[in-house]
Amino acid sequence: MKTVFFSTLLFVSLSFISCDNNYKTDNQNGAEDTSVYISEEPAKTYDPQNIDPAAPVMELNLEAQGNSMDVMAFSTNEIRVKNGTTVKINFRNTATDAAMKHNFFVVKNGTIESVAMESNTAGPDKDFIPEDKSNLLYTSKLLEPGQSEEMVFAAPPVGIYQFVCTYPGHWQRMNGKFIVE
Ligand SMILES: [Cu+2]
Repeated sequence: MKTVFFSTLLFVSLSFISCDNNYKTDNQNGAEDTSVYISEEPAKTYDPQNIDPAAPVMELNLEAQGNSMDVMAFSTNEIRVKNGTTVKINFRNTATDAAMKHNFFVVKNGTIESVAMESNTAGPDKDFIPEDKSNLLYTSKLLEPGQSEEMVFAAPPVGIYQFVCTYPGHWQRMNGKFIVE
């Protein structure tokens, strides 16, 4: 670093001596360029599929229950997992009524309504997964009545999130807190 600074000084001095303005300008640009080499660390992003095989596994059961929209519910309204674990949720849709389809999304806190609206827009062809994924941490497939899915994903960073079923008309009754501690 010192050497660079010195040679820069020398160059500028020489330029002054020769009274060559172009030379001086070129050298100043060169000196400024050295700052470009200080690069920023890339932002660390959460990837639910980035599972550490050595991480402890937290296994739990979750049911979607009820045979009509006024009684449908998740079997819990709060899920707590430990930081650095692999989360394994045995998700079961216990309904028998054909209209009772459910999914399980983990989303940023305070976004269940907007995600549900975007899910409606995405529709069944996209498995109700919104185009804008910025609020999504994990998305399951849509479970028909009687179906189940083993959902395995890396625990998100420590924080408070929400889980929600985004099948049209379900988000208000079917949501809860997802806490990583
Ligand atoms: Cu649902």
